[in-house]
Amino acid sequence: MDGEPDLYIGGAWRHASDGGTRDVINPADGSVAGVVDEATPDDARQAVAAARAAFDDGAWRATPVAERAALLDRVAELLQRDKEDLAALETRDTGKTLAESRIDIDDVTSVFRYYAKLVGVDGGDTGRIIDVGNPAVISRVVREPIGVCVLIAPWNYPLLQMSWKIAPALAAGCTMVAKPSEVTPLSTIAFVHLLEEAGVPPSVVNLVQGSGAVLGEALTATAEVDFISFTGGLATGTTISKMAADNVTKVAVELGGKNPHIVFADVRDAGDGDSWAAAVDHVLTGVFLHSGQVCSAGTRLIVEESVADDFVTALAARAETIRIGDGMDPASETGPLVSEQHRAKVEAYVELGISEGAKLITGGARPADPALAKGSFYLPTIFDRCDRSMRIVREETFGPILTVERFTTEAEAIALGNDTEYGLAAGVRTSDAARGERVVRALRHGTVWLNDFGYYTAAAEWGGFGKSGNGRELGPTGLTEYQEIKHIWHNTAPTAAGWFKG
Ligand code: TXE
Repeated sequence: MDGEPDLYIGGAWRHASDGGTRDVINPADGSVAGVVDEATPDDARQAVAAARAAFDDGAWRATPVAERAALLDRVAELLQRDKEDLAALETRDTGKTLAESRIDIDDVTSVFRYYAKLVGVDGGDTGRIIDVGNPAVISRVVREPIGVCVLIAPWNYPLLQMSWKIAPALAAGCTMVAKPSEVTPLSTIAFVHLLEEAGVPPSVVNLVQGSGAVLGEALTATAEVDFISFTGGLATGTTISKMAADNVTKVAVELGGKNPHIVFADVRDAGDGDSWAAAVDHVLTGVFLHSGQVCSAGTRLIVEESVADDFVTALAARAETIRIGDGMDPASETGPLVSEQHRAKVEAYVELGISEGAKLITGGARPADPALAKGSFYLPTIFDRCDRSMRIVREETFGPILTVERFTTEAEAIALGNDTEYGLAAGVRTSDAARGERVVRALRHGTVWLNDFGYYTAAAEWGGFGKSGNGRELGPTGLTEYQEIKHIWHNTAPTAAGWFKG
């Protein structure tokens, strides 16, 4: 960054082969947050070749799991040592508040600690012995590293999303090429320096950054790669899956969501003000945290008709008090959208919502504060009287936009909650535990929160149903994605098969 080489290929830091660079913009004020090297397709091919050679060499995958676990723990320590610097980079790059960036770095740390522990206990090998009816035969199923992985991350949680991929890939014994979003590469570059310091062997982790459209083919349409893990938009995920198909490369994708948050009237009827206040608070946080740029944001409020007017009124009052500003300012509760281009997309969705007949309750504009004029800020926006015929209810806007739909029966609430092509996450608020259990089991989403929203843990799987993707990250499955399964049949007392008699 800023003159230092940013591509890490074959264990060496280097500039782009054609000298190309990209200005990375701070969305809070439009200033240049850093100038980074922009890889060419040839650089990307070299990164893949380096990862291939390192995997085929066999040394890394033969490293004892205890050593790999110790290395992951060392990475966790270094992350904590550099937490403030990494958090500041993340905020300058994405616009999110410093408080949120600090939480991100803690979460990244916990992911490395989790996988260190998981492989440290049993090597992450859930192998088993099978009785095939012949005592001379040892039949066993083992897990081995899948090979060369391409890891492509988005811009909303740059380091966090990348860590969900790098940590299990290292734990499994894979080699890899990481490509952060060209919009937000800064924290990943700093992080790969930490991996080097922690002792990750040369060529095990390679780093290229640049436009996905330019580098995509070199990274994904090649038989040199065994597994692609991608988090990003639906259109890109589909493109990558098609490119990988020619080589039958395994692909896992997380493609966002259009997540329902269902509120039953009993949160108020229960008579305890706490349930009502918590429901309002969590719906607010669920959609407006990080200005809605969260794949699991609860962007569809589905609320019981009898309390809907009061709920929307309470919500709008809270939304109007959200303090928007530069993420570096401790007073800010949420920052800008990631870029001018992204704000333009969000603004187009607001126009669309109005033209589709949704009722604008609050927001729908840029903030008036002149101090924010240079950043890509946008006000928290609520649309009432929405229905599934509207594109703002069906499509991921990835901005601070909440749509409100109403229901009268439990069955209707479930049907609405499942009426989406996505299926990443959902929330349910009710004071009736039996109803809560019925509804969470009926919802077709990868994560469902009951009387909470947005929380996750490194130990539990994350991923989506439907077009939210396939495969899972985090948890034990987040490791097995990076492993191949091998059945070994060992006959300790071989005899002739005797099938052919001649
Ligand atoms: O993402 P892209 P974009 C959604 C959100 C957003 C929309 C588009 O709705 O508005 O996607 O955002 C790389 N081959 N999400 O266009 O393009 C790219 O360089 C290989 C949801 O910014 O999907 C970046 O590293 N890679 C999401 C990564 O893909 C390619 C988070 C994601 O960028 C590529 C972000 C190609 N052909 C956006 N084209 C979530 N699931 O949370 C692009 N890339």
